[in-house]
Amino acid sequence: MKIGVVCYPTYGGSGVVATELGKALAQRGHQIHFITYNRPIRLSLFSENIFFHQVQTKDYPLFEFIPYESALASTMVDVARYHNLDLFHVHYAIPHASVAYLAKQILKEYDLDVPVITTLHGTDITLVGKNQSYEPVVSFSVDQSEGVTAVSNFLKEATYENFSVRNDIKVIYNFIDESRFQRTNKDHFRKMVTPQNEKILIHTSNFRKVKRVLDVMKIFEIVRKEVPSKLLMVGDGPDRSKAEEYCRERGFCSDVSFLGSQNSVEEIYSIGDLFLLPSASESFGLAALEAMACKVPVIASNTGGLPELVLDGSTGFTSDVGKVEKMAADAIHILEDDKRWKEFSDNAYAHSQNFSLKTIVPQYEKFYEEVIGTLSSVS
Ligand code: GMT
Repeated sequence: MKIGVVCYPTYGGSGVVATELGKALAQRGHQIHFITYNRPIRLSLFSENIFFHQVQTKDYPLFEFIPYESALASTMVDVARYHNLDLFHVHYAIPHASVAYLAKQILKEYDLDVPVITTLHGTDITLVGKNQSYEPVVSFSVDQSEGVTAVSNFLKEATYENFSVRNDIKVIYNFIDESRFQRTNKDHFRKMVTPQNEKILIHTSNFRKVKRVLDVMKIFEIVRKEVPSKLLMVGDGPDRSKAEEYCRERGFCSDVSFLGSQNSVEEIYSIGDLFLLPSASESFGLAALEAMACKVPVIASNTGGLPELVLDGSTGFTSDVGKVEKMAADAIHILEDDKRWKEFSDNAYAHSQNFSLKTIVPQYEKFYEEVIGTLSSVS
């Protein structure tokens, strides 16, 4: 199949899933055309089946906001026409689903029928999309997509609850490339981070408000009093300075390392003992899955799709949002006993394999075939 993939190219989870999916599909022989404003962050290797079409925008004194949507629609039309695309797969509803609808209408003028699959990822539904400024457009364009997927059962239900969407939504979970995300021996790195062999806690995110990074700091503040430990903060974003300020004021910054955005997170997870994800909302929690694949148990909130990934009392623990004392007590429970940690770690790894690339990617492939098949049988 020839597939046009539209996504955000940045560090957000939706862009990561879109890129990893595109790479996996290219390896399986499909032709993948990424259409976005920058090279996707995880797209570095050359592959004969992968093409990148950069959306070119033009600034003009009249514009306060650059009309990216128009430029994107034009590029989608161009790529579909000249590369004979079979399908558009757009990730994150805003504005990609509505732009895809526009591109599809324009392509009809050229007698081309290119179906659209929209994948809902999270904040496009739970946070931003709910806003009245976007809701009618999101509902309409999701309904106009020939196929819709969501990354968890929670997100599927949240879409029906918050939007007037009637379209069927298929749940296809996030996945890990199991050949990359596995625990490898990084003893030299571990010794560097914890010369006294302390435990290592990790948080990875884009440090937005929804990630509750101050809760991460508060959990660690309690844990370090009971279990000698270090905290690695991976990623960057608006709330990073608040987190830095918190540990400076409380005097425990020497035990916290802010690593910024990192490409080889699997190497960091390979020295991890516990992953913290106390988000206010999380439609799936890809970062937690990647950590679990590297045998790291997870302490998370029980919000959104997280309970579909983190099995309470088995692969880690889940708690109500903001319950930092309970989260810290659960963390200590896992960390203070090596035998217990090993059980949680093994369970985390075993469960992560239910979300392997080889299990999930064929589900997308089958869905593409169904959607393309339905369209050709109608026309
Ligand atoms: O908010 C983020 O973490 C980024 C966001 C995105 O769409 O770029 O991530 C969402 O999509 C990921 C991939 O499907 C999910 O694993 C994340 O749980 C989800 N984030 C939220 O729901 C907050």
